[in-house]
Amino acid sequence: MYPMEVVSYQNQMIPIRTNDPSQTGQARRRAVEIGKAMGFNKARLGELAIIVTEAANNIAAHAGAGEIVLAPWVFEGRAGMDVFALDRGPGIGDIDQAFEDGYSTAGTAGEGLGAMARLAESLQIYSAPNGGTALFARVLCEGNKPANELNPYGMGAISVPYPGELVCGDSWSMSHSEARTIYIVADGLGHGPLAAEASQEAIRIFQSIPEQSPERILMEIHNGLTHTRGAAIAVAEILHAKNIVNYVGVGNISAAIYTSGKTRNMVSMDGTVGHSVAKFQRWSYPWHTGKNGDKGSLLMMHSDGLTSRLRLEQYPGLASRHPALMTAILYRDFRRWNDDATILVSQGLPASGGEKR
Ligand SMILES: [Mn+2]
Repeated sequence: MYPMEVVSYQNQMIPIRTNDPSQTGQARRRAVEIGKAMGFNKARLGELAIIVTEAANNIAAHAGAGEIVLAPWVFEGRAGMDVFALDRGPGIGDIDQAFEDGYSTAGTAGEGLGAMARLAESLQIYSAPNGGTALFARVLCEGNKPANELNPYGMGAISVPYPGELVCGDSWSMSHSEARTIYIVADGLGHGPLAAEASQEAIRIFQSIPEQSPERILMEIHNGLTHTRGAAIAVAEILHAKNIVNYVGVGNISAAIYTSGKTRNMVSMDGTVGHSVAKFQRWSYPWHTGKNGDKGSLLMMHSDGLTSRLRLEQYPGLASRHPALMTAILYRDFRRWNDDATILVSQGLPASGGEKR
């Protein structure tokens, strides 16, 4: 079991607008700052800076407004940063063409989408006419791997604070072994530092006992959060050989399994972990492990900073793309803006990568 250390780096959301060029610089500086703290070397930091700058410039030039989200992660000894550029502008008409032309506004030859794709381990774009554009670029700390050695971090997660807050009251984590992968999403009551304290304590307890059952983990967290505000928490465990997901949820975390075009919501109980929980009820759901290019089932979990109406089905072709791209689009389109917002989408691990379109 390798606990996820992603909570040690805060996700960053930087709004981008055409009329404020300083925001692109801000996005680039934040990315470099976080990358430096994570151990990116100088060359890698330079490449990260190019990707973030290009992505931000593309938003400003083609959509007028949007946002850059920086989501650093550490998984099984690897580290990376997922860069998302999200807008609701007119969309890109011909994506293949855009890659060839060097869809760029930096004015420098060779620094368009094609160059970004070469620098990133994965780079994917989803664009719909009048539905906006979402770009996902994954930059690995140690540099790109050969195509036959794909990065196994086959998921995406975004966790950003309530606008104006410096810390996020939501937290998430995961742990992975050959037999199973287990995920937790925690939403500390309210927002701000006291919410963050509750959710981060939940993650700390999870990371100390990731091999336990979901019920046991939630019970331990319940006992450990009594001195905090409390939290809504859900734990989902994918058992790979058995093809099932065991799920225990308390409070307003939404979770669903998407298989072959259909979304199945999982059931959470009422209550507040740390304060009042009637019962830790476990529910089991079928899971389909993907193979040979078939993505199989997808797990989606999110806090109530996103509306529970979110549906993958409304985006043609999106379910076959990288889970991080799905995460980004659902975050962009279903965020409520009145709370911390956290969403993760995973295809169960290990997973694909290296796709560049
Ligand atoms: Mn919330």
